[in-house]
Amino acid sequence: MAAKKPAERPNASKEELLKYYREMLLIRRFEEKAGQLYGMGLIGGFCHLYIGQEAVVVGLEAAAKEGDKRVTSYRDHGHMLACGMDPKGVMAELTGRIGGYSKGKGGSMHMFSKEKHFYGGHGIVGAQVPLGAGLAFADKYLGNDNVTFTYFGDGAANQGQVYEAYNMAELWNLPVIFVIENNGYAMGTSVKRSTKSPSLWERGAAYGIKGEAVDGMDVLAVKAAGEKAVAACRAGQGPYILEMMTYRYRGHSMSDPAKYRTREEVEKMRSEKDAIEHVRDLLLQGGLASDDDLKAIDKEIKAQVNESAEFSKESPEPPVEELWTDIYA
Ligand SMILES: Cc1ncc(C[n+]2csc(CCOP(=O)(O)OP(=O)(O)O)c2C)c(N)n1
Ligand SMILES: [Mg+2]
Repeated sequence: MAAKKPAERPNASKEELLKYYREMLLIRRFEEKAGQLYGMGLIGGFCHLYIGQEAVVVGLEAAAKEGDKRVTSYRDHGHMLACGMDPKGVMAELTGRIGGYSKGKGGSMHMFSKEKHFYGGHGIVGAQVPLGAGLAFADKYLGNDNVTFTYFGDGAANQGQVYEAYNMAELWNLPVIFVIENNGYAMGTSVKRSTKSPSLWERGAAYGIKGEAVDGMDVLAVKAAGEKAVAACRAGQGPYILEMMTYRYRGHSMSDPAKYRTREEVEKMRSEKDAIEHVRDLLLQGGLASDDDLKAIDKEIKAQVNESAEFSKESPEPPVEELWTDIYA
């Protein structure tokens, strides 16, 4: 393994660090299991894994409160787990079973939870961005202090509808946080090949929207930036852009051989920047947890994920009558 960056002094409590460790590990183990089930033919259709990007959703959820909303793209399993949706319901949706969040009719990219204020799960690149502005509009109209986290990728950041949403969001001072998950690639196209200006968050300036770039591999940095953005939104200071500099370790989707980048590039990120290893180092080097403590957490998470996989195999397929439910016309 290449040299890791030295562990900084933790500016978070032991409880907090353990919480982030646990939450990020749940996403990683869940995604690894989803990858396995896909390989076994138990998951059909598309499946985009979030491995590598865990610190983004875990850090931002740490800055959220009850009532806040979230909406994202197809790379959505991490967002669901981070906002507290049940791993069993998510996994069963992946395998197309009745116990899934969309009764097995939505699959990986189309899950929702009213209880957890999770508004999807969207397959069309960039389409969730105006929806996020609309969700924030509803909260402003109702006069509450909720904010909406609207996640999208670096590729989506080149979509026209993003800028129409920016304009309206700033015009109406909407409590929306636009989170650009810049993982460096849109399918096989690197940001360097698709985008002339290196910094995506700065485009907000043209609309009067504040923003910043954040180390998206550092959960504490993400949380701190999230708290700042949330405070601005709750105070009625309109939208905010957070560009999370992150990385996905796996291919774009399960069918991507990832020939557009080198093995060395991926390995370098894994060994030098991994978000879970970072928190692990903070805990161990700060004397806040022992190796055994962390192993016990890993064991617990694996059991939880295995339970979700068992549930996703045992839950029946939706009956034919379900063809006629949950449709508008
Ligand atoms: C409107 C539209 N165009 C093209 C696609 C095909 N497509 C799916 S994902 C993707 C790349 C998006 O990359 P990015 O926004 O960086 O998100 P990431 O996959 O890296 O999370 C493309 C082009 C699509 N789903 N929708
Ligand atoms: Mg991307």
